[in-house]
Amino acid sequence: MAKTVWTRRDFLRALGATGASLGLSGCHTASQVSTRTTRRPNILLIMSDDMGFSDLGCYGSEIHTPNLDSLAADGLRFTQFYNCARCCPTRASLMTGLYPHQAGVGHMTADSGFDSYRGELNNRCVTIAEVLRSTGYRTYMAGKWHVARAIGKDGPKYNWPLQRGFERFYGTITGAGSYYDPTTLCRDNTYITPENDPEYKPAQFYYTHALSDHAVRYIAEHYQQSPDKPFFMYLAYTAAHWPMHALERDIAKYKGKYDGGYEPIRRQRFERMKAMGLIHKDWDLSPQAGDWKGVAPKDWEARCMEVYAAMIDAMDQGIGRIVAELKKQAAFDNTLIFFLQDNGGCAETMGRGPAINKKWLDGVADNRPMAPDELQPKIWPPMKTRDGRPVRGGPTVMPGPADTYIGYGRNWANVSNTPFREYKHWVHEGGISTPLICHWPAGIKAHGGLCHDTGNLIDIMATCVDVAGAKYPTDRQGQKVQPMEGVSLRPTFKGKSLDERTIFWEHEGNRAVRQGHWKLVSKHPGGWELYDISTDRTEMHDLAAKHPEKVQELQVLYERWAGRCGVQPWPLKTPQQG
Ligand SMILES: [Ca+2]
Repeated sequence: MAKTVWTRRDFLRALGATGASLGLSGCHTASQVSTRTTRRPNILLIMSDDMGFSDLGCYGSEIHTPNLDSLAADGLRFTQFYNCARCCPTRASLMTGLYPHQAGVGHMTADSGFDSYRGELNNRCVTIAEVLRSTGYRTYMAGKWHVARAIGKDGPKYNWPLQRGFERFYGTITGAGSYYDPTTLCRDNTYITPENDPEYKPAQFYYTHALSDHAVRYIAEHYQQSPDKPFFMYLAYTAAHWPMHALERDIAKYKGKYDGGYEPIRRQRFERMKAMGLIHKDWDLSPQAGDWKGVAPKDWEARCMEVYAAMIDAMDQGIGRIVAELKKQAAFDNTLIFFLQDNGGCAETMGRGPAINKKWLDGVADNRPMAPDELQPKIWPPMKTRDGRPVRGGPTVMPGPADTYIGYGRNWANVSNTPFREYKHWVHEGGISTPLICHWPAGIKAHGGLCHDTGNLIDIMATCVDVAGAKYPTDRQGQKVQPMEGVSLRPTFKGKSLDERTIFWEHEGNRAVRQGHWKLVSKHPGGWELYDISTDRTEMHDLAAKHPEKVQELQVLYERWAGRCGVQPWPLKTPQQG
């Protein structure tokens, strides 16, 4: 950490802060601690769910995201930043700065019998919140957790946010659900419902807005309670994961926008991304998914994308309110804001089958309204709304309201992932590429600049440790903690490049290695493909047969990494099965 330089202004500010409860120990004086902490930035880490590389305006989209675009215009955008292709592994990696398997979340939240697949964060990792809290940050979280195996109302909560470093939490413990009645909705350590929560009474409950409202609240309360301390906030939206749920007023903005189908929107994004310098002008556009001419009913399919756009729009509106609160607290300039996405656009078929409704409607035992205290037991249908209506899907039901449950499908996901191949789950570029917007007026020189260095979720922990001047611990609760895998992104904030390194992926047997401009990738159960990312990031020209020595070299690195991190062959067998 840089040596603290005292100014008269710092000194006076320090004097003003000594009345706060600083919890001092050791040899620091109150004014020393205060001065140090006032210079450290707040860190606001925002992540969205199931969105593609081209879904933000500042990454080529037609979707209206003026607040994120504004952060990008005054900050730095990465063009080659990567996630882990799926909700749980991404969240485990993001929170711990480790590869997901090292953190115990090699797959999802089931215990598969291997230490690297216990389905929850283990004791050999620490979260960013734990690290920053130990160095004087206040810590808040709103949103989706999804790295705990134990989710029972009265069960163990050792891996819930409050037990993993956060002082306040409002959100959901599991991974998906209705935006009007999210299952596992939770305040701190207690499950609640939208109807029985005395602390939050909006005119209409909508989860995305509820998360934004809580982020604003936590910032406001932070400056009432701890104005002398920096904060770390993790805001994990579920937008735009299925179901396609949005408020009618937001959907109306996109009415008719997608009536021309997939191809023109995808082409428009592709051209815009090239013009913005996000992708190289010589890369091919990956194959088109779906033929709009054959789609029926078209109005239903277009409505799916209208709602999807509205979900992202609603998230951006909330980010605007959060930025306004930071400005109101005079905290905007010294807050490092990250925005990224947990995996690529989602091709899953949730709620899209024509014959699902009989099964879903027959699965609802009664149509009685739910009592205010009754927790929503279901993540997906068969389920009912709080007022007792069965939730429906399929192409006869227009998505958006609370009694619908529909995904936007593979062909729109292909648009989201423009210009890349594949989707959430896979480790081709469409599954793992994410925007990363970094905004920090006091610490980032670039205004609207692009960083083409390769980065990965593991780097967020390293960056937080760096900018906070924190010490990464060697043990947690008596267990030795694994060292960080990532590197600080801070040099890029000053226009410098990161040193070259090798990054690895494994999810459900899909594997990849990225080293320099080379990427070795495999779609389970297929063989290795090799791409030169500098000339072909859309992965259209497999060079494996042309460069077998490079395949061999990268495969050796992959196998060494997989062994080190506890990656098991897919499909998983329990240890007893051998
Ligand atoms: Ca996700």
